[in-house]
Amino acid sequence: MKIVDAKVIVCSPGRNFVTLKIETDEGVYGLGDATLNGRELAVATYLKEHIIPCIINRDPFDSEDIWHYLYRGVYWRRGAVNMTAIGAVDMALWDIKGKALGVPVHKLLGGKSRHRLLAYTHAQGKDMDETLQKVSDILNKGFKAIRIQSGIPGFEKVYGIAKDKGTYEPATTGGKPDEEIWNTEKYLAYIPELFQTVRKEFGKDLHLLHDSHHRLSSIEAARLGKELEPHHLFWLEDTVPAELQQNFEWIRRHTTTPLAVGEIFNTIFDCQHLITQQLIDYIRMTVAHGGGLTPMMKIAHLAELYGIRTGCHGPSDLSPINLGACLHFGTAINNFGIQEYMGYYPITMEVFDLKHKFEEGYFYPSEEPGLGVDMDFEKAGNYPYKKAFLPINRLEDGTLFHW
Ligand code: KDG
Ligand code: MG
Repeated sequence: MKIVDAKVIVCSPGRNFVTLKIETDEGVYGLGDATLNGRELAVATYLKEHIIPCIINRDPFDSEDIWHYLYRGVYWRRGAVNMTAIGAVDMALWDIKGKALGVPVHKLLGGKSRHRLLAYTHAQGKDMDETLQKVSDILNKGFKAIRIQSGIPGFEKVYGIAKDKGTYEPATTGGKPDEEIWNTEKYLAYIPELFQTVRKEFGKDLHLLHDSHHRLSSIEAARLGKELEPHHLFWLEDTVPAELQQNFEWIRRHTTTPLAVGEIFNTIFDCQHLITQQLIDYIRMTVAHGGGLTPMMKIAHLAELYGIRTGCHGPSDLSPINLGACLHFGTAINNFGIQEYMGYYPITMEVFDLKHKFEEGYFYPSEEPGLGVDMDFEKAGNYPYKKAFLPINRLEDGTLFHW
């Protein structure tokens, strides 16, 4: 089997998505998600100009060598744009292998380690009352695990909170990024009260998660973790900006709240210290941004040795193709923890077809050959790309801060 062509499809059914379609001489094609929120065209160009010419005539079954060719072979390593592009190629190759052999991708990665996968979704409200109402609505939909974010009194825009009643979408269209204002003290004073109220209203059985979106120092993260201990979180996510992996040593010393991190990591070297020193409980890298299934399997196996479980990033700003890849990954490994699932806009699902079934808080992996996700290329053409940026964040005195 030979790769004969590859196309990059940039479309915007509800939001921007970049998809790589690799075609073979046997008519089988594979799909890979190459979406990097706010930097879509950088990945699309990198694929078109620098990657596609190098994979033509290659055997798609040689995914390990192709991965090393694109990672090691180019000399310039790591980085979100680079790794997302490599991730899309790798994902599409596994899709082709599954389709060519007539098996779902999890069968090629180690088979079925479980028959269903726990998923969490987001409850977000502009204040306490609206957030509690959202939790109640989500529980009625059958979810067993909920990430809870809430507007903070005194702030107009807060990470994770939708501007209107709709789904949260951080990117905004227009010529420049939006700006948000942040105050850590107000956040730290409010969040423990929020979780105390949620536990009081909804009891002990529900899994609760929270995302600090990299805005704390290690000692602030330690304080938050400690104050949340009575409410038994499933995890506290992205407390500190994680370039400095040693930060987690400080947090770990002070709290038993489980810690999760990794959505902006893109290689094993971003989390090697965190895993081997057991400084986290969940690694949240996702297949698209982590360079594909090939390196993600290696990361999962390293994490397994240290008792760390996975929790793949799965926001609606990655396409259903990435979700499909994450579900096969989560099905095959032993140390799956949980899968993020925000859902998609109905118009997104006019273009993408996800075969994996979701019911009462769990995903049931598809048995369709390949990744179990398809795309209507004609309909995609009806939704052209719209320039969009992720916001930036400043402190009240104007200091540029972590978003
Ligand atoms: O594009 C950025 C989002 O994917 C990110 O902000 C979402 O933090 C996020 C999460 O946990 O899903
Ligand atoms: Mg997050």
